[in-house]
Amino acid sequence: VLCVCQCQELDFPPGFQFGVGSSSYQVEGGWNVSDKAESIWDRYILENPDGIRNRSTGKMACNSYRLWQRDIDMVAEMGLDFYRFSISWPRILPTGFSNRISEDGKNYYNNLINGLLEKGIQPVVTIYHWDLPQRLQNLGGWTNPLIADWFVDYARVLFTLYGDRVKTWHTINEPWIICDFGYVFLPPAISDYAVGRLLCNKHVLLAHAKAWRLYDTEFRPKYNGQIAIVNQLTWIEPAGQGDEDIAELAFQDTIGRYTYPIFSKEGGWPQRIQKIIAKKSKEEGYDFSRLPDFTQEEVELIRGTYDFFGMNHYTSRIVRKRRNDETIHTYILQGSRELEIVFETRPEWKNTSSVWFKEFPQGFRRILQWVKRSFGDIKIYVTENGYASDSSSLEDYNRISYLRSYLEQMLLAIKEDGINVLGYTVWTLMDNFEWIDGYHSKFGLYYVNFECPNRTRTPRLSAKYYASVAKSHSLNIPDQDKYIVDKSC
Ligand code: PNW
Repeated sequence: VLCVCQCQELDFPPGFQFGVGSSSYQVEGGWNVSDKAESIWDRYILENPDGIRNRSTGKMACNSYRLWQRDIDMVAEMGLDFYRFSISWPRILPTGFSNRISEDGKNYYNNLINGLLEKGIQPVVTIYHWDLPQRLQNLGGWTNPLIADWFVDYARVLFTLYGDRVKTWHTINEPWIICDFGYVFLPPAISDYAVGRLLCNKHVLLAHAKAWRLYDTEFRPKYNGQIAIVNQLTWIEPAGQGDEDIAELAFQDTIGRYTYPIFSKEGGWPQRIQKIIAKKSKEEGYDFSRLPDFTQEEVELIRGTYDFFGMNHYTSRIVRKRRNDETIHTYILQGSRELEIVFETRPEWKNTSSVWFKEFPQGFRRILQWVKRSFGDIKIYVTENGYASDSSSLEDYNRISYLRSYLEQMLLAIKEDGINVLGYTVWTLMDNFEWIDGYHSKFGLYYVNFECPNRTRTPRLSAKYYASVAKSHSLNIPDQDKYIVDKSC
């Protein structure tokens, strides 16, 4: 671990960018204003109020639908380079399709984008962060192959409306969560682990690839922006000797099914996973592999559709084989039922307020190394990293310590391992609707008072710390004593 010092080793490379992130459903509220249509999250919460901790909802959330100016001010207060937010598909396209664009929806994001640019902040826009129009879900959602074209139509609307000002696009946030959990217990919460999950896997890749190609051919020549998918990567290491091989297999199953088709030289599914699922499908009596094949044309369509590697990183796991008669829980990061492997954590890794989330900063450097090992020397943007707490306190030393130690590991990856990380994004700007965890887990640099109708936002100490890092362009910040409780280093 790097220690506090007066040296340049703690400086970020010139041009390195700092930002902060959020997503539409988690902050906007305004769930039924104007002509906005229902998303799968709106519907799920209506029908399964007990599915969300404390029966919370995102109906009002942070009310960013009204308070977007304050949000812009907060990003500006921290002096950051960019703000990553997502666009709500059913807000822009109330029918789900591109036959009708909502005036109010269009204006909302125009205001946000223009307001950011006025303050010198780049808008970084995620096209899809989990709030699918319910109507499209009724038509099969991500299991219907037509969704790739519906997604492209939606993306075209966004590129046309905002492409002159938005220069960085993220197509889809964390497809692994969308499919591997959307077809188990997260909305749309359709229980079809065997087949639905893997159909979804194929179609998110096709949707991403077609949108990337649309941008590449029709919009890049005019606007010269960059576009990529964003994946969630958990570092996974062998639990003990003899588990090395299943650790790599675990990567191929969790990360590989969403990255190899795009980033590997040969394209297509990770071969070992493809073989395993094909074999199991046969044994189970299927006439086809539950992991749907790609045609050669589809392999080529998807392969190489990236301008950078978008990485969300929070936590780590160790992996071992399932013991006889041990059941694998389907909750996030408990294991893989398909591969019969179990994920665990080490007792010394600190808890956070999210059950799936333990702190292990070294895992961040190691997963960055894994990306370089697997896909070569590509540009990486860290599109999410942040800390969950059940405390509302403004003196969030735990969050600062998390950010500081993770930033150190990223810096080591950049400086010692020569990994090309170009930007870093804290999740998240302010406390918000943390999906099925409701408002229990708080990830915000800003505290939000959810008791108060105007959702007052107040900077935590971590917001000031992060602002200082961004301003100094270094972890060696002038005012560090303010942020560290344990000064023994
Ligand atoms: C991300 N994991 O989800 C999402 O992109 C955000 O919307 C969310 O608020 C944030 O992280 C915090 O949860 C994740 O299992 C879900 O490691 C699961 C994992 C990581 C991120």
